[in-house]
Amino acid sequence: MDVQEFQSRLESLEADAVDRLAEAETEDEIIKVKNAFLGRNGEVQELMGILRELPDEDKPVAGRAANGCKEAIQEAYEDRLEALEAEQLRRQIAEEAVDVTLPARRPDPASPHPVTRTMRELTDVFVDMGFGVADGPEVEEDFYNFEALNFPKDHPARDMQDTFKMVDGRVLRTHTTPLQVRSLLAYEPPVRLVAPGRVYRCDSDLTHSPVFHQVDGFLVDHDITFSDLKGTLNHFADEVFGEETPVRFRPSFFPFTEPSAEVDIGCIFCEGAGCRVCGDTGWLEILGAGMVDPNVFESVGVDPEVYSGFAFGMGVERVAMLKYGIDDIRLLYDNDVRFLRQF
Ligand code: 2NL
Repeated sequence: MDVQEFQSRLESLEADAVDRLAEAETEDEIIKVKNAFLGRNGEVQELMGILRELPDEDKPVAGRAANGCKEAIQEAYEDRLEALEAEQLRRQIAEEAVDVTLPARRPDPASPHPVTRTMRELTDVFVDMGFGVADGPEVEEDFYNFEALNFPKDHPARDMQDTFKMVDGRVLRTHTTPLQVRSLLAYEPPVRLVAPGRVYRCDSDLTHSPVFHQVDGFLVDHDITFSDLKGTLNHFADEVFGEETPVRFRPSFFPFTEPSAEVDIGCIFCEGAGCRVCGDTGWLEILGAGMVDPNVFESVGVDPEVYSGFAFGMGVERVAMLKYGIDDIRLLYDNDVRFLRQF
């Protein structure tokens, strides 16, 4: 074989390799074709044996031609692999194509529970008037829950029927008023605080849950009068139930206030005309209030001759039920998302 024939053999080998690479459909096939030409026993390798038998003066030309052939096949091999990969990717994208006409998935964001929301709203009205916010234990000493709040030893509220008692004599707090007692012991008046939180009573029916929530508040300073209480609660009613909500005070009794009052707002459903919700009275009871009893001041070491104060307390669930028109308290505790999603 002379150098011309050698070169033309290389050319036809190269053309052959390029054709067969183009026909190969899979990665395995492509690799097999490459090995058939460039592998240890491949066709190009076989020609290299012939190169050695060529005359010495032809060897450089033949060698360059052989290297050119190898590189060309190697390049064709790499191009083919790349083309195959691109093709596979294109096919995969086509298969997994997004149907842009499908409706989007809506985000399902969480939102505060209506009781939490109402409790924050009630608290904020007082915070905006300059009240601080107090927080404390749910398992409470008898002293803070009852004794300091002027509950007589045989008061029915202390009874097992109302109060969850711990074996150690402590109780699950039946109101958040103990925080006001703790605050009066911790701070010298003037003090104005609200205490929002969870409370417990051994009671369960359509309008009572054994676990419920209260916002309790008080203000103590020199010369605080019942007028201050009325002004504060009038503003509160306007903020929570709308401008110029009518408010009325009826005499009542709490062990820790004297005088005491039940506070009603004009019925938000019938605007005073009388309906089923207000029991045809035109009024809705929303909180209890009064002037802090001198006995409470005595039990926390505040001189009732020097200071006076007003206080109030309300049930959060009751306000939430009125605001949102909920007629069964248990809906607030079922955690049914169809109910909760409405808020
Ligand atoms: C109600 C009535 C009330 C208070 C809570 C209070 C706080 C101190 C002293 C005296 Cl430090 N009282 N809080 C006063 C009157 C009524 O709650 O019906 N709550 C749901």
